[in-house]
Amino acid sequence: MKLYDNQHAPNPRRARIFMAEKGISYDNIQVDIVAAENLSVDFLGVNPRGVLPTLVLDDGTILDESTAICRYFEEIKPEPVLMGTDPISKAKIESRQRHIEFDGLLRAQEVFRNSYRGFAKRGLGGNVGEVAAIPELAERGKLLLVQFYRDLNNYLARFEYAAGELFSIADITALCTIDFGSTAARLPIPDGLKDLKRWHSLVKARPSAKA
Ligand SMILES: N[C@@H](CCC(=O)N[C@@H](CS)C(=O)NCC(=O)O)C(=O)O
Repeated sequence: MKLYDNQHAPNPRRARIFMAEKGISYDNIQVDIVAAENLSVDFLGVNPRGVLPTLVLDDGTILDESTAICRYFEEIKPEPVLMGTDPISKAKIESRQRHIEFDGLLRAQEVFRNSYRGFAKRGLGGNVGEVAAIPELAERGKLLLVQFYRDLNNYLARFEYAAGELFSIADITALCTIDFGSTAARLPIPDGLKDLKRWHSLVKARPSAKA
């Protein structure tokens, strides 16, 4: 199978880390988003939405959306469990993962997209045509991202991991959010958020974090 990927982007990294945790191998095809390779005729022939990650299975099935890709691998290779074992743990992990995605990852992406010069006419990702960046959204995103860091820190003062006491897909999404927030959005974990820093060191030390 083939994973259309970009080494710097947070959503493809979510899929890569998940696959590394499961021990799944694949062919990696790098697509340069800044150079708009994801909007080329060739790539749009694979995924008309022009987004990464995109997974192509050996039978030709095409899947996008990082969570859907992870769901597929959780179903075909349940161990190690990353998306819960029973109705309650599955629902709780999904809930936490959605909080992290909407309150954190989308904010970090909003900061980057609306402040990076190369995306002045690509204010939204994917095959949506020319959309102007809005600098005010970057400023608003920064405030919301710091709020997200604080909320996650408060959660992690009570729990070992981002969705309770076990490592899960929620930790993968949170790690990709924070690393992208620190680099692309230039907002590292603020001083004083010691539980968030403790958790970050813990998950960053997993071999999968290098994927
Ligand atoms: N909800 C999607 C988001 C996919 C997405 O936005 N991917 C970004 C990279 S992180 C992308 O492909 N951007 C294309 C662009 O910026 O034109 C997912 O979870 O996979």
